[in-house]
Amino acid sequence: MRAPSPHNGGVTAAPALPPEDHAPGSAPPHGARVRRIAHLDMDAFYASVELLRYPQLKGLPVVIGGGGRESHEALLAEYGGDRAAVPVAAFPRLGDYVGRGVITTATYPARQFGVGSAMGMMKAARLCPQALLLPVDFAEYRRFSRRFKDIILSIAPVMEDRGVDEVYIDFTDVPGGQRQGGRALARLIQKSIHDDTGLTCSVGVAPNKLIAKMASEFNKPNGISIVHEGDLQSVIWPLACRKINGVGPKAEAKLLAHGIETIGQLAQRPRDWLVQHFGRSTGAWLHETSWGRDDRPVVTESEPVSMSRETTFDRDLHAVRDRAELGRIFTDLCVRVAEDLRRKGYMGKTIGIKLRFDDFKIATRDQTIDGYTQDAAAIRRAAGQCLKRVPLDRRLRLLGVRVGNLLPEDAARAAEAAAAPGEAAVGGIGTNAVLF
Ligand code: DCP
Ligand code: MG
Repeated sequence: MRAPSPHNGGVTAAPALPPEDHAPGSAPPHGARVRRIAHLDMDAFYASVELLRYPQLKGLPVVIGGGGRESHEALLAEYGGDRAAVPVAAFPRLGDYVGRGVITTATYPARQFGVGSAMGMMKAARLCPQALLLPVDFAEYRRFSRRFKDIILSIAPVMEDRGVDEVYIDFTDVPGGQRQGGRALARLIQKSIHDDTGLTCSVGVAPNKLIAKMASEFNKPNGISIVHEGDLQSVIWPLACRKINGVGPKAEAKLLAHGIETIGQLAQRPRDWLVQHFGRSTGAWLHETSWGRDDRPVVTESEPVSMSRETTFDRDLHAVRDRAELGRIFTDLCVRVAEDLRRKGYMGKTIGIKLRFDDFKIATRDQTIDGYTQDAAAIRRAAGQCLKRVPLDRRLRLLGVRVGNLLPEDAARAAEAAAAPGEAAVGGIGTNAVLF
């Protein structure tokens, strides 16, 4: 569960705009300018980008994932690199796939069979063996990600990048951003993205980020949902707490154990009760959230310099006695940082670790490797070497892994190619035995 971040995104009164077309009862009074925040999320993003260059697969169940890059290249070569010329029957089917890996996403026709993001390939193959399988091509998704975000920026300049396929947009002061609660502007953005790229997206417009994020899912795909402050009880309260961005499976289980299933039920618990059971920060956040309150601003970000993941253990762990458990946690942190890098399209060169001991002292170590990486195993190797440089005679409370010296993926690959033509992009640091 995530605690709220500090906020200061107040809205000042503004000159009256022409009358709006609001749903009765739920909309603000005519002429009042109110805070309107949009969340935009692309529909079946990786799959939709693939269908642009494989139009023959439109309307079919298709999943993106697995490691079939090389055989896919071979298939393309058979058709002279003309992707649109590859007959449907020539694509590999999920049912024939053998191996590990997870699905990144599936087209909506495949989702009808219960197949979806993060599902293991073998399970997906049982559910929908006839689905066609394409390998991931991050560079292509990054290109389209940049393109749709540039279109949004040309229309509405206050945009917060939330990853490869989603953004928040502050509609409050943008022309059309107040009309029909934001529907007019949302439609314009949807149409502009579609005209330029052929891709569809879904948009939720609401008084804040919290509700906008939920609303963008209401009418997927290619939908728009408008939520006003007065809709809290009828639209938000019936939803499961899990729909709150920041309530994960663990928090959901804890809430359920207290008999709290919906956001409305959460709102009925006194703030003090929530603080008592979930801690000061999280309890207060749950309370505010259940009442639809969130004034985090839309932040126009600069490039990140590092990405990190850390975890505080349930109990202090010892480097020798709890070696196996620590090893698992360590690997998991590396996998998660690698996923963050991949999703956000960055590679890094400096790998670091952070430890907090049972006496609360902190130790950090880092190491710069030969090449840029976003690979979990390479991060794990370098982080393991950093760990060897720390005396581990005290118990540990916290472990963190950080990748710094970041470059956007394309720039990092270009830098690698320039430095060592013909060599692999990922820096080698050997495969020495590591602690844990
Ligand atoms: N993704 C991934 N692994 C996941 C979830 C998502 O690799 N566990 C990738 C593939 C998705 C992209 O991120 O295409 C965007 O994630 P979304 O959750 O927005 O999923 P989609 O855009 O595919 O579908 P939807 O139409 O539900 O937004
Ligand atoms: Mg999406």
